[in-house]
Formats: sequence, C-alpha cells, structure tokens
Amino acid sequence: MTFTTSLTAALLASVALAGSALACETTLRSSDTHPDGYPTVEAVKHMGKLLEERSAGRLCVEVFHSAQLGEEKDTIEQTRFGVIDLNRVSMGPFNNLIEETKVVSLPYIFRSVDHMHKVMDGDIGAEILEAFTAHDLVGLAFFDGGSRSFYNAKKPIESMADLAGMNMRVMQSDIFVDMMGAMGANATPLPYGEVYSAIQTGVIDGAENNWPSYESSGHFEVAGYYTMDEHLIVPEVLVMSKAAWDKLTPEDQALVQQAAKDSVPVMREMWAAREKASEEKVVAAGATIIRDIDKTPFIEAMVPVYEKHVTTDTLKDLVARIQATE
Ligand code: BDP
Repeated sequence: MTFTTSLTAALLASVALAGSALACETTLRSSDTHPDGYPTVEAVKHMGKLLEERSAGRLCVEVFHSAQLGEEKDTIEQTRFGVIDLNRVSMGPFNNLIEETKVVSLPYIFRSVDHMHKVMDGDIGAEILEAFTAHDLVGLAFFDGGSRSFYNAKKPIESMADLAGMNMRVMQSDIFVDMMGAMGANATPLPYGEVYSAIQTGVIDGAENNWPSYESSGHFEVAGYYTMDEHLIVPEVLVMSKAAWDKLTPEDQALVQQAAKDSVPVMREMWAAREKASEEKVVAAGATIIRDIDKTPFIEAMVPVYEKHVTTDTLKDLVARIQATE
C-alpha cells in the first residue's frame, strides 16, 4: 500500500467509526482489569461489534480496559449501582456477595477445563447466572480463565511443604484466604493492580494466576518461579447492571443476551491461543516452571475448606451435581 492509499484508508476508517459512533443511541460502558488485546477485553469488544451490527448501529459497547474504571471489587459495586453498565470479572470477587458463585471457586472442584465447560454451559451454569439477579446484576455469559497456579519470588515450590509460611496474595474472597491457610501459607487479599509492587517491595512473596495474567501483568518479571499445581479453574463472568438492563426494551435485552452468548466460542479460541503464547513468553524470559508435582496432598488439604464453605443445601446440591457431571 502506498502512503496515500493507506492514508485514505485510515481516513475512511475513521469516518466510518465516527459515523457508527454517532448512530449509537445507547453506549454500554464495560469494565475490565486486563489490558487491551487480552482475550476477555477482545471478547467484549467482539460482543459489542455483534450488537452494533444486529441493532443497526443503535446499541454499542465501549470497553474500558486496564482497570480504567477501577479494581474489580469497586467496579462490581458500581455495576450494581448502575454507574457501570457491563463488567467482565472473575467469579472470585463475587463469592462473599453471591452464595452460588462459591461453588465454582472451590479449589479442585473442576477436574479439567472441559469439565468446567460442561458444567457452565449446562443447567448449573444457567442457575448460577440466574443468581446474579437478586443482586442488581444480570449474568450474561461465562468466559474462560484457564487454571490458576502459584508463583513466587523466592524459590521453586515443589510440594505443599514449600508453601509453609509464605505470604501469598489471593483475590478478595474468603474461600481463597482459607485455601491458602489450609495449604500452610499466609493469605493476603489484595486488588489485582497492587500485586506487582507488593511482590517487588517484598510485602508478599508471590501470588497465583493463569498464564495470560501471569504474563500480561508482568508478575513473571518479579516472581519467576511458577508451580503448576492448578488449584483453581475459576470461570470469568460478564455481568450487566440491572439498572442498565431495565432501560432496554425486551427486544434489545434479547440482542444483548445473544451477542454475549455468541462471544463465548470466540473467546475460548482466543483464550487457548493466548495461554500458549503467554506460557512461551514467560519461559523465553527465563521463568522457572515446576511442572510435574503431586497434586494429591493439595487436593486432600482442601477438605476443611469445603466443609467450611459448602454449608447450605443449595451449595451441597450444586457441588454434588458438579462432581457428578461427566
Ligand atoms: C485474572 C482474572 C481477573 C482477576 C485477576 C485477579 O481474569 O478477573 O482480577 O485474575 O487475580 O485471572 O485478581
């Protein structure tokens, strides 16, 4: 492409963008803690594209990535109050608010990502999405969050004994605090955006997350030992503010719902590719990966965590049904 043709193309593209932006009657503001290009951010953008096409440009989505609207715990509150319209978050920070979300945040509840997909794509997933309604939110769809493993700045963790006394950051949920305790470490619940400097300054020794987060946050630069214990497979969720939802006609609500659902397979593909790319990037950067560890002691140590958190009949039933899902 010559300079002139590429300039013309760029101008045309910006005119087209301005045109569609003008046509938007409703622009849904969406929050995400992750940077631009991260699979969750791109999935919500994709949903917005579908919505814009299907509503003839009336309904649009604008994604505020990189925690521009705040950290998850705060943006969840703002979404409940109708200040933010859409929010893509981990299920973890919902645990203390919405009981049903606890079951998918239990360590080792899912045997694999496939098992998680089966559960979340079926009746159990639908019931969990429904549970958001009582909390001023509408659950739209689940996204992938891979599996989460420990990483730290100090030493290779080869067994549970190596975790003893370490200070590890967890997401803000009591389940994760108890999980760390049961594994012998000290849990420090912190917002995601504070983890890098907390490791750098030695406030904590490490944290836990999936490959794409470990990589995109730069945590691998300050905590180079990653142990694949895969203790959590926590799905992510796209929620909408009930206040924003109620402003839409039933037809438009259906469009939003469908666009969210249709973004899921696209997200899963992007996720699989990014997991691989992130792993390759951190390995190339010199991170030490501890791959073959015996997970049995970790799994066994979780019995008291289940006993403490799976207390009601609803939760017991959900756990039993998840475990029975083939
Ligand atoms: C990432 C999730 C993000 C969480 C973050 C965390 O995608 O929603 O905020 O972990 O650990 O994997 O807080």
